[in-house]
Amino acid sequence: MTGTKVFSQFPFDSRVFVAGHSGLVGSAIVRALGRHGFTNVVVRSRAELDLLDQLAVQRFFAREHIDFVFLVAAKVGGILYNASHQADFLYENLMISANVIKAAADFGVEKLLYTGSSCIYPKLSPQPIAEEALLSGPLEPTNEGYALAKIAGLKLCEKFHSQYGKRFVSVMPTNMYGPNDNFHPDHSHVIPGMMRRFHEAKEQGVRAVTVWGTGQPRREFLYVDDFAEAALVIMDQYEEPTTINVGTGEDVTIRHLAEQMAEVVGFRGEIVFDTSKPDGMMRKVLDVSRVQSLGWKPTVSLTEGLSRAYSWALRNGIFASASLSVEKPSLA
Ligand code: GFB
Repeated sequence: MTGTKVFSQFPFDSRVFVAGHSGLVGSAIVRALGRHGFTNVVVRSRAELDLLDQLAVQRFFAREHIDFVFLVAAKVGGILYNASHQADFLYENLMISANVIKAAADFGVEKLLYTGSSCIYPKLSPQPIAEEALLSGPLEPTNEGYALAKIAGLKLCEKFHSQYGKRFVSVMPTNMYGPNDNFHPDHSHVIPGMMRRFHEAKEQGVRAVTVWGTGQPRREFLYVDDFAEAALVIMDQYEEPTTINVGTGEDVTIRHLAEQMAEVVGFRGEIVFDTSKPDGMMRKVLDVSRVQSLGWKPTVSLTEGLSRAYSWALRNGIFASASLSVEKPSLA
């Protein structure tokens, strides 16, 4: 994962815009670009550039002469947040995708990489899920809004590729975790949400910790810095209009994750399952043969990744009471 690769189609001095640079995925891509010697990386906070504002996005691209774009800004959240905010997830992700992709097309961006997510595949996709499964069946109801917006963005890239010859590619990552994740107790994904719960239980000497759902769903978890390496390889080498999965190809039950989390955090109490909370998709492990053919594979195991994420959260005071209700910006 370290060291400078040779990127033949992605020069180190290119002007690279990372849309969503401060979130879980965006910050990992900025770290990877730095590791590999890219010297001209452009980032903008939401206050500096509101991606929901089409005119502002057009003006930015007109002015900044961007060569490559990682479009990883999105409104994201875990299963409960998605299920209860479907209009916001649909609208904001549609607008972010449409504004940035259209402006990239209008102002001569050489190549754009767009991120989908494994949860936009059909609920009952054959496992492991191949890229061809997209749109082959009904979506998972808890995140239909988010999924429709991301599918639209992914298809917009594909259509700009076929109609105008634009080098706009999309990737389909599995569930990711790591530094700069959203650790909000209710809006977060399972790993940061569970990590907070186990940490607070340990600190407060609580006897039992509640885990949502039955514990039976299976999830594939990719450490975000591994994803970032894949994103740079795909930006350099992948030119197909159809999307490409990025994951570990291995999944664990939520129960197993909870047991590993207790180990990493040092919680010795009981784990109880709140079956009033939704399980969501029972499984969504990805077929990762296409990305492996590019020579990429993950390097961080789940145990190692959980340990790194927990150390990062402790170093950055994430669990301090003041941050309890602080919601990280919803852009990824
Ligand atoms: O990570 P998560 O919220 O999202 O939930 P999805 C994964 C599984 O973990 C579900 C269970 O079965 C949850 O019920 N779970 C157990 C928990 N404890 C917790 C907890 O404390 N917090 C959370 N959040 N879950 C998401 C989509 O689906 O996948 C997003 O909703 C996104 O749009 C993401 O695409 C990658 O994996 O079910």
